[in-house]
Amino acid sequence: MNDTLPYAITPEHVSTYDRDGAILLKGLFNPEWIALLDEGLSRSRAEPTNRGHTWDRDEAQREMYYDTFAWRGVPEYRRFIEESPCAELAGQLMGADRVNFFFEAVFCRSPGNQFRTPWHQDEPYWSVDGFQTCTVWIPLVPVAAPSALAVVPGSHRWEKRFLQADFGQFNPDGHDKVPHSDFSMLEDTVPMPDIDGEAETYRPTSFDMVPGDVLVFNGRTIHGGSGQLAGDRKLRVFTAKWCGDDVRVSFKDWGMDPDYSKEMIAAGLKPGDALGTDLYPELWHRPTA
Ligand SMILES: O=C(O)CCC(=O)C(=O)O
Repeated sequence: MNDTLPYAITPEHVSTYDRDGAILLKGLFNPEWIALLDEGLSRSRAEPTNRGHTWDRDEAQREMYYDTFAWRGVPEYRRFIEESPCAELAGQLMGADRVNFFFEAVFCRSPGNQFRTPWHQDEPYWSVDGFQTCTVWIPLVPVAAPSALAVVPGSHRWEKRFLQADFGQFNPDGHDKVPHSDFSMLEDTVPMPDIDGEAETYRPTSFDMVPGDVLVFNGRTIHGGSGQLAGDRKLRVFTAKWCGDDVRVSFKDWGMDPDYSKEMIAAGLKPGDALGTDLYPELWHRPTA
């Protein structure tokens, strides 16, 4: 039996998400769901997938670790994805009629890690195209606003192709089998604006968050900047990525990260197809009136 949302997603929530390309929702997941994800993350870290790798490690061995697409082998993740109200949350905010799960990714920083995620959009890296893509960013520990993920409100509608980072360049161990994105091969890209230098213009926004709170953002919303942890603070974040009605498979010439093209082709999905199959299950649809 699927769990229900603890409170209704209102038209005001939907219009805030639509206007800003992001929204903070407090107390969305109960402590049981957070404990389950935390257990899953511990299991997953002990048995990483072949995509698991370190994004950053400093001289004091403080690191940021990443893994993705582990959900089918981690029962706690699978239960959260299939039974928590996360799919409904994504569907309601995106205004979608149906929602497919795309993938999960975890971002774990050890105490004091200073690595800041570069400003970027997600959809250009993904093996899909569409406006209705989103991430639900779920911290499993308390995080203060300067260390939490920040979003640039309204950037999901800028309709520009930005030069973005190759996340593979940060990998200190070289361990990561995923090919990386080279946005420089696109002719019509423009440099990513100086979000930090012109903060008054771009208004990067982050929040104090406690376990249970979520930040939901559109796959085209520029985000980044989390990290810079105090010496005694770690950060463990589970993210769930969802796709709505207009999303179609699309293999990008400039590379994908994570690159799911092989898995998609093996599952019979080709460019132009809607998501589906056991890899990307439809987990919510709008109830008929
Ligand atoms: O938590 C972070 O530092 C990065 C998160 C992110 O970029 C994402 O979920 O797309």
